[in-house]
Amino acid sequence: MCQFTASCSSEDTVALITANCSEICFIKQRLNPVQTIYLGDDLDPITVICQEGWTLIQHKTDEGGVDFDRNWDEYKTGFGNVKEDGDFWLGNDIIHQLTKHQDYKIHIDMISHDFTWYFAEYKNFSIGTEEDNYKLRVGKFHGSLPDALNINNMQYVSNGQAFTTKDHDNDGWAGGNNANAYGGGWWYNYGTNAPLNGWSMWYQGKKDPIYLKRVTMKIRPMTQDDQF
Ligand SMILES: [Ca+2]
Repeated sequence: MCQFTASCSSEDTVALITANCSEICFIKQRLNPVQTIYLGDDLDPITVICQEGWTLIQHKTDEGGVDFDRNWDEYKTGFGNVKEDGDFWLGNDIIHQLTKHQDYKIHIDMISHDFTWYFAEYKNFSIGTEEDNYKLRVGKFHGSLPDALNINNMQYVSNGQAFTTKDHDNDGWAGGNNANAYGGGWWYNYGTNAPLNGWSMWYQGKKDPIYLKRVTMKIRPMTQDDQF
């Protein structure tokens, strides 16, 4: 393996189990971001998009032509075009499998309609099993915008919430389903401050929300440097 290095060794090509993009050498990823990972002997190989060691779990753009207003089973198994610059959701079962054995970091890149780039990062990202309704956990935040998954309004906190789709209402709003209100599937509470699979916005507390043209969500195992 050549984790976090720029060179490929011969060993890299014979690795039997590649559990995420950080284990595929970076030159290979640059030549072809579309890679195959193997999460276990009894699981099918998975096609993923790799970016410098990060595994993309979501890519959503204005012009991608992929409908994110999907049901539970589609969010469970994933949908869209898993190819370079394709719009997709990797799938909740896969995201759970990826994040269940190791501590992961999530990085979200966002480009607004006026072409400004923003980012948000959380340590200790994981989602639960389907029985647990893919409950979201995120740790310490770092970013160029306020932390929309944790702060602003307790009723809008996504951290610790179950996943909701239009046919599985697990949100914190007794009067309706936020998957119908905001679109897409998400860790909806009474509302949300970041409907990234729906309206594509990131709220900033008392300031106006940022309206997003492109969103990319990617994850990688935490390193020793991330522990601090
Ligand atoms: Ca509800």
